[in-house]
Amino acid sequence: MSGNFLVTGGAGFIGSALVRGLLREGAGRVVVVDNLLSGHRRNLDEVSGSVEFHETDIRDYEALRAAMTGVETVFHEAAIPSVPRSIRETLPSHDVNINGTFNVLRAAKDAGVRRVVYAASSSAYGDTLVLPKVETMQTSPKSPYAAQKLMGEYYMSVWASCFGLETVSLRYFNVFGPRQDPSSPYSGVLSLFMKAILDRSCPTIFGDGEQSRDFTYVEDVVALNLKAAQAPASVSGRVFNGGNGGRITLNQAWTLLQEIEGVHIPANYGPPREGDVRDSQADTTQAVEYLGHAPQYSFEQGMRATLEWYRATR
Ligand code: UD2
Repeated sequence: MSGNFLVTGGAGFIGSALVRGLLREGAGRVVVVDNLLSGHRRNLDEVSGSVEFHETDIRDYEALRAAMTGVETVFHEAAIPSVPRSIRETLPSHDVNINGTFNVLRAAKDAGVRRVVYAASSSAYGDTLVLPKVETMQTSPKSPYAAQKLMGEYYMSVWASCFGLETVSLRYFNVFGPRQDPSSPYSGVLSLFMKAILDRSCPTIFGDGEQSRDFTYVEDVVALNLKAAQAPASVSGRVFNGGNGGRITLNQAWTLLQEIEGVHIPANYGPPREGDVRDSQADTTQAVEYLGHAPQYSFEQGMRATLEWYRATR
């Protein structure tokens, strides 16, 4: 894959996987922009000699514009994620997820970038009457985070129609895998489950554990991003589900980990979490048809690979 690429949030969990994916595919130049708020330099240790690292906040227009010089494709992964965090700390998530995304688009246009591929979120759907969730469904965000990510999609398509910047939004569905940081209460649930099973401690499940997610292995999301970067210009301005198409409950996920480890550790159950979506599952038809999406990892394969990574890096 030739060309010059920039990854915002490139020292984060998904961003750093994307950076490694780009280098594996032979990318010419890979620029990383990250403010190291939740990203870590260690995530790029294996590739540090091959990337150009800018410790930059996406709210800094001038620095972003300079970093984008000569770049053809931007992957915009930087964000303050987490539904509960966006409810408890409204200002930082608004500022980074909305104003930061605006800056990325403004800088990309001014720098003559060809395409921006955006990390959108399945949270935009909220609770739908029907599963799986299709891109044509009415969106119904239930949290500030979901609304911010949806706003980002609107900005992507408007930058495509008004300014001729090519954009593709990928709605991620609960991505998991190596390097997902389990150290915050706002961390993704599977990273917390991985830490708990290896510590032989009880995880806390919010609600009855029967809520479900289309947990998607990070390498499948990386592959989809690379396809979105290379898809014909006719996809510009559009939104695609970036899920795997399956649906797993939290109780099933915790049971699987206990089976793999051969232990019996009942979970603690707490009250349901504010802003939570009950069920989530992607219809992948459009991503398959227009982007060539082809997920390779079953949930169990992804879980086993991830667990081995956490075990090896403890
Ligand atoms: C949302 C988006 C996801 C991504 C993510 C970024 C949906 C369906 N998905 O993920 O695509 O954008 O936000 O943050 O909106 N939980 C527990 N115990 C814990 C932690 C979480 O039971 O210790 C539950 C939580 O209440 C929820 C589920 O696990 O029902 C998943 O939570 P999460 O924070 O991992 O991700 P989620 O679904 O908010």
